[in-house]
Amino acid sequence: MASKQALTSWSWRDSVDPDLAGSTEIPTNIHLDLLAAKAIPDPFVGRNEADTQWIHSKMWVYTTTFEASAVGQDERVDLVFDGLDTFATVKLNGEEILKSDNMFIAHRVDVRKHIRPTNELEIVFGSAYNISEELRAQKGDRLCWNGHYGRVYVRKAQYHFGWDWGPSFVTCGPWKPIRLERYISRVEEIKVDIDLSAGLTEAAVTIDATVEPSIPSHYLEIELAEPAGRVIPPQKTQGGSSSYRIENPELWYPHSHGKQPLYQIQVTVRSDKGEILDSKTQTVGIRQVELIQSPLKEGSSFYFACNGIPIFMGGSNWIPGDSFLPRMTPDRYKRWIELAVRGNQNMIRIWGGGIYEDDSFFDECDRQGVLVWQDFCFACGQYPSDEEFINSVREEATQAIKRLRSHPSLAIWAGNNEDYQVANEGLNHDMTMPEEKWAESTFGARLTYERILPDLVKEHSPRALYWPGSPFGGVDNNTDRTAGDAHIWNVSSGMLLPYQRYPDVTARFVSEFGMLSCPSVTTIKESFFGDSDDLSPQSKAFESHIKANSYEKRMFTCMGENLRMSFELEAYVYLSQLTQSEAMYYAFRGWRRQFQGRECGGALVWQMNDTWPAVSWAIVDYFERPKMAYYAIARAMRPVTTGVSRKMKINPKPNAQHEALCNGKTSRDSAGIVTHSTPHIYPPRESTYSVWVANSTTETQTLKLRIRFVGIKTGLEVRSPIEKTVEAGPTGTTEVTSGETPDEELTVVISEIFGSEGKLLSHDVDWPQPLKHLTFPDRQLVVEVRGQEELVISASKPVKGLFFTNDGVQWSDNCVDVVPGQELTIIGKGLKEKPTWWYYGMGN
Ligand code: BMA
Repeated sequence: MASKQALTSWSWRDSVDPDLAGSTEIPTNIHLDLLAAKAIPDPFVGRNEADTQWIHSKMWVYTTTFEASAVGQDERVDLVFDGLDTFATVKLNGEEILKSDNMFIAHRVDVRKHIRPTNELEIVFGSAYNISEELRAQKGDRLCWNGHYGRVYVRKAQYHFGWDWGPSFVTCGPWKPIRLERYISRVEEIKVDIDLSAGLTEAAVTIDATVEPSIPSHYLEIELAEPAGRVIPPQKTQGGSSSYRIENPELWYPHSHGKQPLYQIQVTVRSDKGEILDSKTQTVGIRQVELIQSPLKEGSSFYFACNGIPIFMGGSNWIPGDSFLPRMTPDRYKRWIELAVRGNQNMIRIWGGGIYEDDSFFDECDRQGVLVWQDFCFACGQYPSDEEFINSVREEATQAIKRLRSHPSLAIWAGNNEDYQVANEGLNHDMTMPEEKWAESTFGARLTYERILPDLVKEHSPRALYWPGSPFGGVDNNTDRTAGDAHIWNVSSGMLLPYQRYPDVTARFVSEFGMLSCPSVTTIKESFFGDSDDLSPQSKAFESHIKANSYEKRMFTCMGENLRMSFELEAYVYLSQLTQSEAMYYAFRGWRRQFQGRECGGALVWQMNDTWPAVSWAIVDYFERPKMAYYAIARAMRPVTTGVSRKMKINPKPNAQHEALCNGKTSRDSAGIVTHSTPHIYPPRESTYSVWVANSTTETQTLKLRIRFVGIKTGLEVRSPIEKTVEAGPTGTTEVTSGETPDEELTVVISEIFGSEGKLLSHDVDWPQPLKHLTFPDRQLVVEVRGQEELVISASKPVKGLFFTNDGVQWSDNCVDVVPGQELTIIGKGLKEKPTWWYYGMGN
């Protein structure tokens, strides 16, 4: 049987300073090792990040020794490196056996000739920061948004060079396992093709396996088993290939639409005497994922259908889980995917400035039913296209495709993040340029995204979906909202449109949009201030954890346009999170509503997570503490929900550019639209509301719906409720009714839907905007604790954004609006103490 000896215990040292040294377990990197040796303070605390920048300019040496018996006659001995970050020279017993310059590439080196009874393995890591700067000096500046400019020359996770939500730690080290493999013959590759019939009733499965070396007297066994374990007899077996026909296969679905059955494959290679030489297992799911781009009145759709069901994708963008990747464990990945599932997210986009995610990320998505959009690892830059660079990219992409292709969760590959935007906005690239000219143009990488990568996907994973970039599509990749996917950054930056306008600036698929906010108060107190005694959100220590440029101009604008400001820490955190949560709710609710006509096929919030404790667009902070927006999105994405929204005549103040943008025009050709600015105090109060039901299930839902109009000041109903029975059609939205909102006093409009037993399934509350014009005295909020974990909540007057702040509690819901005449129940799993909370306007 093949043996795999993990080489885990290593020593490390600075290449020139012998005192800077220690021992470690790999996978690791130099920052983690220096931290463990107490040679540096925690770079995540206070302003320590700035004091640890010297690390990236040095060369670091990692060594280990291992024993090995003599090499047998037919035996192979390989050293396998799953990943070296990044410029590595590897010597075995003093002889160079490998040079590597791409952290995404794994290496297998035949070391039969080098092996001795006792062996010394040494890896010298060059300074990726210095090398990137040298390459820049040699080859010239290239356009890049975010990070040190030399990064585009280096095949290393781009966020290591700093981003607008994360620090620059250009680290190095053996970031993935290294092992010695000894074998006579090993299973090298398993390739599975699943051809699911159009009616989804039959799957033809072909499993191809290769062994290395291939010896004629050895034989290969391929086994396919049903999810429950029963082995499926093959129809045909020949050499390294077996084919199967499965009638009525158990289909894999995203969690929003069904189960996640996984078929199991085992491939074994045996010697002529029948002894097992090597064995490999893999799981696969049987499903069909389609990207539907059919003509619409304007442009074309862009949505996913899974097993024939059109599904609105609601989810998030994933950046790497940590500045220091070796710290990511299968358990952390599991918890993150659980968070996504509990948050009703059915798709996660792995952003191109990070990595081709870990196997355990995809394993969890397979098990828990989350679809994945994986970018190739390019982001916000003008990447080289010379031969050496391209060869490295080819190898990296081939390995990534082969490693990830069997995961049913992997829905689509995309060429890059925003490189078309860089090319179109920054390099004036003309998209109509003929292909022969691309290589010589400023956008040579276009060949990578439109030829090389799609060809590799076709070769190694022919049924996979590929999209050239994110965003991409339409006449202009940046501004065309009628085709392809779009990144909508005109609310929290750019033009700073009021967030109430999110539904108006729609696109066929919104793969990025977001709003800045603070992490939890605990995260801030633990990580932001360090030894500083200035605990203000405007202190230097606090601002060191904000990487977004001009963040005040964006965050304060959005907060101040809508909420009464406070710079007292707890209030400031609450207000920033409420701004984000309100904004995200407008977006998710509004765009999901547009799935009826397939005008919008999905919304992925920027961003799910953080790489360190930060003020950022994340909806869950580095320490896995969900922000308010996380819950708002979860509500907007419930399988069956109701929505109510009002359109005020002028709401909030318009301006020429805003209105033009919302109407899909430039401000110059916007004549005819009301474009003058009107002060908030003048807008007429009367407005119209409309109510709808969103139903993502495949069945029509018969629901009782009630609309109520409640005075914010009095808590009394100002008009009789409207009651209706609604037949909400499947996989879309049903418009229910609309009308004038009362103008006697400021009211909330409440839409509630009830299931067959009269149980409240979902409710939505629409508030007059902006919220800063409202006051909330005397709400008479009652939070009753039943047993240990159940909270029963009621109020005599409408309450906005009730947020329970106890730490370490898993809330079934949070950041809720409470209205008279309702009793809300929230379960706080792990709640041990008295609940603590905030709501908007508390105390005034
Ligand atoms: C998008 C992303 C990231 C960036 C984010 C926030 O452009 O692709 O590059 O962090 O916006 O600015």
